[in-house]
Amino acid sequence: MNFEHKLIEALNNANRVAILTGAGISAESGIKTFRDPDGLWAKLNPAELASIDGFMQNPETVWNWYNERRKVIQSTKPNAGHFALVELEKKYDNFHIVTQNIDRLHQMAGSKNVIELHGNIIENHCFDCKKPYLKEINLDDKELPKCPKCGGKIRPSVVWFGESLPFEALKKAEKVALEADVFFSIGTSSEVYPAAALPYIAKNAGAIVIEVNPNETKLSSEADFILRGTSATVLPELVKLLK
Ligand code: BJW
Ligand code: ZN
Repeated sequence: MNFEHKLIEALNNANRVAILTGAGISAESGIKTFRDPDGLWAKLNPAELASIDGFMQNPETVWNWYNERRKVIQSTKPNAGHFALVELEKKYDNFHIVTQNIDRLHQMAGSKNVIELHGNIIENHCFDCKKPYLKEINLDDKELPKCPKCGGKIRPSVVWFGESLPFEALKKAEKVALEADVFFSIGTSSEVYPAAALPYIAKNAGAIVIEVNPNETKLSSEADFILRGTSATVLPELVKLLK
């Protein structure tokens, strides 16, 4: 890919870099996205599987769906896109990844400053009393575990539609967006709020906004630079060109 000189210059001059990632960065690790034609929501209903109401109506169905996704995620590894961001982090004193992903692949790759906006699929807690549930999960056990403290239903520690994002994570994400010189939006459809507002917060505060995505998104018309390609191809090429 031919990168504009102005883009490389902006990255070489930047002090503060913020990255927002979505499901697209993990696609090349073998984890399905949500809203692509072959994504999870093409066949499944998010209201039934990723909402509080869905869990309250059919807790076992939701629990088993997450266990099937855990099996997939456990068998995957970070890809060249994740590793390029580890290299990018080394170039800046102030660098943060704000991820909507729940797969922990950024951390597995070696990224240090990772803010998780939608929780993670590794941990669990009680739906009722919110206490962490630390026992190991048998992914083939169809029965929903119960909380040893209150008997409540155990759920994955992800953020569902209609739930608030973790307060500290969101506050920090908004701060890094506000302070960024350069803000990347990578592999996200920019459909889900409040994450989708972060590039706008950055742009309104003067940041250069770069989109990395093979497809057009709701953000595309607002981005200063658009890198149309997959994250595992574009990011390593870009990082190689930087000082
Ligand atoms: C590639 C690629 C490759 C492919 N390389 N790229 C303001 C306005 C309107 C609505 C709202 C609003 N504020 C709040 C809302 C409601 C709601 C919302 O945003 N709804 C919209 C959908 C309309 N938001 C919420 O409910 C949030 N909570 C909240 O705001 O609380 C306060 C509140 C409460 C009650 C009322 C009002 C306010 C919570 C959102 C939680 C989202 N949860 C999920 C599930 C997580 C657990 C799980 O995994 O099961 O998070 S939904 C799902 O979407 C998941 C993702 O993190 C999230 C974003 O998806 P993402 O990552 O962008 O994936 P895709 O599939 O959409 O896109 C993939 C992209 O990758 C595409 O662009 C591809 O082209 C690209 N791609 N291959 C690079 N190789
Ligand atoms: Zn409990």
